[in-house]
Amino acid sequence: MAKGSARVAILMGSKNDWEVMKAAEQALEELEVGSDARVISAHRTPDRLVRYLAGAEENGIEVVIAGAGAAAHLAGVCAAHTALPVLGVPIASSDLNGLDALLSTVQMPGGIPVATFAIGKAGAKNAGLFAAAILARSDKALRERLLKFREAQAAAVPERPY
Ligand code: RP5
Repeated sequence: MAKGSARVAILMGSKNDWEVMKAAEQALEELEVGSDARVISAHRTPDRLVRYLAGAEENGIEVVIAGAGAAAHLAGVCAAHTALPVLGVPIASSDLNGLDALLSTVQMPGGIPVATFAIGKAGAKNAGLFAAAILARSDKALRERLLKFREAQAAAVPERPY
């Protein structure tokens, strides 16, 4: 599902992860950043993973967001197959409620980094915003949109609680 010209890949280990990962797509859409969402499992579809990442840079992808649950190795395996920045989103899809995925994603041994975000929708949203912040370093118009988004967010917070 490529949207516009995709600069960010949104990968997830299962179709069931989309409910969470679409928050990354929405954040990017709000900032007019094209994304490409794919179900790619490190263990169920390893060939698809290798093929996708081999062509990612050539296809215009600049940042990879990888969301997975349980023994979540998707982000780490993605990072092993690309030099692009990989942002990992742990998903609460097992009996351990995401703690398993959080530890699996965050505890990368030194050498192959994965930037790890919060468990669930907040993490997916922030991964989208962080991807935009990376792209904004060399895209002035996007930087302006990101600053406007922050301003609107601040303006929507009432100063008084009543
Ligand atoms: C992981 O296992 C996926 O990222 C998903 O969160 C979890 C369960 O997958 P399903 O059995 O729901 O497809 O690979």
